[in-house]
Amino acid sequence: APDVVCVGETMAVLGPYDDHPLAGQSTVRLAIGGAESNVACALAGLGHRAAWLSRLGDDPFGHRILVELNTRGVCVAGVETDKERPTGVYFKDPGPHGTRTYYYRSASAATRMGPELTRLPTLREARVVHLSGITAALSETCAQLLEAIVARRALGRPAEGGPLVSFDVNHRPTLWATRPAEAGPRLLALARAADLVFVGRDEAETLWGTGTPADVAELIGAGPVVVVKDAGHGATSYADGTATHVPALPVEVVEPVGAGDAFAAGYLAGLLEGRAERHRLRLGHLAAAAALRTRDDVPLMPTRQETEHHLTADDAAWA
Ligand code: KDG
Repeated sequence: APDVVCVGETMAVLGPYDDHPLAGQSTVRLAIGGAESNVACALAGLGHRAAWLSRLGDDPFGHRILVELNTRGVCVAGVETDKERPTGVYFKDPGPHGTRTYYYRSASAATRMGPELTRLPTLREARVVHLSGITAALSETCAQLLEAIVARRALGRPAEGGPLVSFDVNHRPTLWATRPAEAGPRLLALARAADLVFVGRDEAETLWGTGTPADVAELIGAGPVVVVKDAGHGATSYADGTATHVPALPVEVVEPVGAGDAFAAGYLAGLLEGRAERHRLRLGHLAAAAALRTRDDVPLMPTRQETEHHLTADDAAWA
């Protein structure tokens, strides 16, 4: 059985080869991207068994996604194909103020995911189920699926042998554009019900008006472990009343898309390996650095030799 099951939508990504705006391009690159499958790929790259659960259209984009995830070592056995609805697509448009994304996903196959997915044995058998707030915005049935998982409907809690539920807030304002006031309360309720939460400090400020990372952890409450990412500064986790801060690595940023997902995967890899909190955070930063250095949403991960080297160097610095 996989250690981690990631549930969410993956799309075909079309974007320029360089950093010039899309409107002036005559050729574009085809790739795949989806927050939760990005996490699954990074986990597989870090040596863990990861599966991705979703729905795809019966089209070339869906085919590409299945083949690519499979090649990267992610189990896709539970993925359903929809004969009527297409695979979602998004475009990346680089510009002087960063890369903007344009979604074409409103009636995609993945929007038809619903709470019936909780019946799949693979979810019950996983050590971790990883979700993100993107799914909450896709459709009412997708929101119900997240609610069913965090409420552990048909799944036990970790103490009863059920999976740990990991939730990345992943606020995507364009997906909430028709009902912006709903995003804050819905994403907060999901975060509070999870066991482990990843959230950006900026994102929390936009959603909930919080300030410092400690304010964010306090708002979410003592239920889950809360990992607050503060961009270039670092990440702080709050677990059982203890705060652990690990500064970010200095990186030459090519494009930030996918860095949050890689961070979550690094942290989860450390958790699966039973490592100390600061090593989990360090692994998060190492994986995120790999994503920051490439235009791909799904970067190649550092080898175990590299990660061990960094963790040992850190220990020496801490001693
Ligand atoms: O975190 C990166 C993702 O946002 C990207 O790969 C696409 O899943 C995606 C989304 O919905 O924005």
